[in-house]
Amino acid sequence: YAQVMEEMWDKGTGLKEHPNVGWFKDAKFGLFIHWGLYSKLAGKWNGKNYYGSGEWIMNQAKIPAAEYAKVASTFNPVNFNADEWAQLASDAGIKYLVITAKHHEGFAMFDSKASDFNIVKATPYGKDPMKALATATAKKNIRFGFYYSQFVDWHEPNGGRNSWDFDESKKNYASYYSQKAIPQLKELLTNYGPLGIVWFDLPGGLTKEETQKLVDSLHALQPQSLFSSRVGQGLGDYKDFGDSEIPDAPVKGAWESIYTHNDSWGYIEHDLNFKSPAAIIQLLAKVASKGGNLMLNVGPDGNGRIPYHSVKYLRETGKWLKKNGEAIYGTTYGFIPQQPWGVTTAKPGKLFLHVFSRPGNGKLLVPGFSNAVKAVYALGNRQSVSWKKAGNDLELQLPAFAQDAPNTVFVVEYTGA
Ligand code: FUL
Repeated sequence: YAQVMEEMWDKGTGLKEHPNVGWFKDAKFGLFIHWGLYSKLAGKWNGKNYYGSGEWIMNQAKIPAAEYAKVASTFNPVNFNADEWAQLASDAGIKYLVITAKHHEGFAMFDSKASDFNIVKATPYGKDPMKALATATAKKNIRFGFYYSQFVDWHEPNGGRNSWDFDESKKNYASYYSQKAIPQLKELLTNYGPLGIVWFDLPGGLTKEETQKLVDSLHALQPQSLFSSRVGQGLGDYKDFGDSEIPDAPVKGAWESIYTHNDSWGYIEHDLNFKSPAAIIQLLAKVASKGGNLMLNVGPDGNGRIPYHSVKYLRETGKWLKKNGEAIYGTTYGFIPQQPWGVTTAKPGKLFLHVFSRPGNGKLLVPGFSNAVKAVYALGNRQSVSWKKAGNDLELQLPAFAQDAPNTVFVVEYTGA
């Protein structure tokens, strides 16, 4: 297996390696936050539920820009508490946090000179929550980043992809970029300290040369900051796959899978389909076993509260990570592919077996394991596990452990590459 897996791994993301991707590759677990005016609408417009809408409600309900803009005058997230959010992220074992500075709706959740359609100018709240969050995350050693919808902007007559309100054929994307997107991106890269990430999304309206120019002019402000591949045209410092997507094979280089905790990115009152802690823990291990990061999204409501189940389940995930983090953070892909019992991750000389379901008789097969074994033990209590080699396979006799444990980790220490 090891060789086949290595060949898959070697293909890489196809992106040019940024010198600062090291922290990102080791981080493994990020928190994504979708928060905007749509959070206040909570999936409803004029008394009607729009299932699966969330941050797309303006588009789904075809709300005219002028009418949508009025939502701002009711947006007053008095329960928002940056320190609480940062504390939650820290308790959950999160290493980086990316929040929507401006989503497709066009509303800036930060103080912006480039557009008055922002949280400081246009809402009764009147403060900049992003400033507070940048400070709070820094205190907890969590890298901070902004999501920014660089092309799609439904508020602007020249922004991308609002055809229910504005005539697409008359749009001047260049003027939208020069008057809003670029100045706002520069504000974000100037006013909030060092950013770990700028998370671009849904590219459009720029040639490859223009995209390169944009990237260069922004990197000039913060060369260490990583830009997501959704900046488009094959550029970007790390790869994002599609929404809720894990690559089939291990992929070398810096990349991320994004999932949301329930079924929507932005808050929807009636979406209670939250992934259990067990599901999150297994998803995290699965993504790590392919060599990537999981960035899990939560959608705070219009008052600035992260949903109860997200808080509770993230904390549970954090408890598991406190004990088992060694098998996640700083690992690379596991060179034994997915097995009926679970997945693997690796560090030099160590293979971590993430056991999602214990084989009935406790006999666990690690097929195609040709290295010389030094020791096998449970990660939790370091208790050694009996093992034998059967040809190229390794066979463990697992101790009894709780059947419903979401992921019990065993370590195989070995010699040889
Ligand atoms: C997509 C966006 O259109 C969704 O609204 C969401 O932000 C997701 C993470 O990326 O491209």
